[in-house]
Amino acid sequence: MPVHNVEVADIFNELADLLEIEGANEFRIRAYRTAARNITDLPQSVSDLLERGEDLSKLPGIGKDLAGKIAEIVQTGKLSHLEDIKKRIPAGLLELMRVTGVGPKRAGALYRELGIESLKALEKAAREGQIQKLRGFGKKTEQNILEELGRKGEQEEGKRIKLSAAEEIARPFLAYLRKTKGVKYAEVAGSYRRRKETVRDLDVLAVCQEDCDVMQRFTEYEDVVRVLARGETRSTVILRYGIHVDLRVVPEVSYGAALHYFTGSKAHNIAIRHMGVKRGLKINEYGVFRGEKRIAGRTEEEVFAQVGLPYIEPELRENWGEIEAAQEGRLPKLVTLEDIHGDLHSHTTATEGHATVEEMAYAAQERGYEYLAITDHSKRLSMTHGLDEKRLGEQIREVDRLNQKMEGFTILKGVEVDIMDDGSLDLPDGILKELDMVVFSVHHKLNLSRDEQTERIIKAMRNPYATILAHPTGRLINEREPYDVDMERLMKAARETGCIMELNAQPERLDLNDVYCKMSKEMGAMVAISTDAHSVNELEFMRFGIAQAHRGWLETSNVVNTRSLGEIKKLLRGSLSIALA
Ligand code: DGT
Ligand code: CA
Ligand code: CA
Ligand code: ZN
Repeated sequence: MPVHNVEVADIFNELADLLEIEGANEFRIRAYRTAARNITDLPQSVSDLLERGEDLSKLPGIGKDLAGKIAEIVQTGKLSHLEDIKKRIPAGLLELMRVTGVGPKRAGALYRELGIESLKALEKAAREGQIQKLRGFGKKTEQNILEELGRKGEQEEGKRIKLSAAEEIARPFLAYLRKTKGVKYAEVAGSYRRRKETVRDLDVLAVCQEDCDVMQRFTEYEDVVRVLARGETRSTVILRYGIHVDLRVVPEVSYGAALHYFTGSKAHNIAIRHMGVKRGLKINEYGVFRGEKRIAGRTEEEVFAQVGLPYIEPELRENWGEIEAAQEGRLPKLVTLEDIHGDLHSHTTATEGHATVEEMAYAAQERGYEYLAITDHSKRLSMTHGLDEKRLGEQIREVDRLNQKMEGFTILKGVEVDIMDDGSLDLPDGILKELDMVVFSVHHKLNLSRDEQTERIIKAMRNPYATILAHPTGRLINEREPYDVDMERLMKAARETGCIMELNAQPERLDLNDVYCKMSKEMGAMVAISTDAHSVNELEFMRFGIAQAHRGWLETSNVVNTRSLGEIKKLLRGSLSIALA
């Protein structure tokens, strides 16, 4: 069985975690994480590349040593170096590390300082107040740990995977099913179709013509490790990534009803069913029925029409007001990928990106964009080789040169500047004012109190050159909780200072989340959907941002990078003109 890129990446990430527990060299840890990320970003599979005899050490961020490790993983399915470290580290530490607020570094410290190597021991130490005494921990961390342990008991089995990872699994599987003889339609419904940031399982629906062997094909797919159930119309399997997949085969006359039902959400379904009841209709996965007679169900539009509604996009189906909006004819006209004129956050080889300014710019132009902002890190992030004034100055001149050369495209001069402890920015105004825009973000001191963090960020917003607040909550899906901040106050301050809130489209960030996107719209704060691309391929992440924007009801008018170059330039100066007024 070929090894998927995600699996190689998982192994490198695990290795990085374990090295971090052991307190290994930061640069070494980072090398593995970067490699994991690069491999995930690759358009081709490393298995294929190796089979074709290509030299993996030529890939970005992969040297000889890593290339050897990848080859080992592809050949054996595992990495001996990782297995060795695993033997040294108590298994309980891995669990410890997954507790939100702990992470590998702190798990290592807990083990070394207090001998903690299980969740039980962690809970005991937290209750006894021993944890807050450790360096790098505080009272708040201790409290968070206790809360988190309390929650863990309740929802053990609900491991959710990121939408991007689910896609990597679902797309080839779906393509395979669609190729089956006799399969007319096949679609993934559920939270996946609603484009939720994480999904628990995949709910696949298919419509078949006579004598179709789709169940056979489904259960014998190469990634299936276990068949939990196999029937005429429904089967369930587990794939080797641990994700469950359900397949339901439905008659064509029921396809729309089934698609609607299994797309959910449950809350949306229940509300729709109630509307049906009021009209004397029964609505279920087989159709819309008056008495025994099926009166609709072939398409989703038919189902909605029976309860007097227009079609509602899957991303909106959370019973967050979409039904009322549909009734009143005020469903949002959602922003689309085609509306996007440019990308306002990207990195290059100057810091942690893998492509040059020029490569990034041409790739953006090829996507049909009018502009791309280059926003490399500032000097505080020394691990990424962040830019100081001098190097930023050089980049500005490089961009000026490229802009003269490029036709019909403009590179916007920017930076992603760190917000310092006191809310000032990591670079002086003198250089910031030479830029078209300034993305600013919190990368350290994530554990300030809610008030302190909010004040700190608002202070940064007041800098007249500050343009876009990047990844406003700092969360990493499944890995790091958002820092504590008063989002309503931030949105209000954004409006007052002319700052823009970013919807960071990296699949592990999606920050703003859906709820905050909706809040920004309601509060009148502008949003930039940005990829934060670290490579040419990552410009592609825009679609994840768009999906999240849909979940947050965003329309073209709410999103700044739907504007043309001329308009965006004015908008980006909004913060400055307010400061000068
Ligand atoms: P997930 O899997 O947790 O990411 O989220 P979903 O929404 O995919 O949930 P799942 O897989 O349990 O069920 C798929 C859809 O089936 C769900 O969105 C709505 C529908 N559904 C499931 N259970 C019920 C139910 O008890 N009542 C109704 N009306 N619909 C349900
Ligand atoms: Ca599901
Ligand atoms: Ca399901
Ligand atoms: Zn960035």
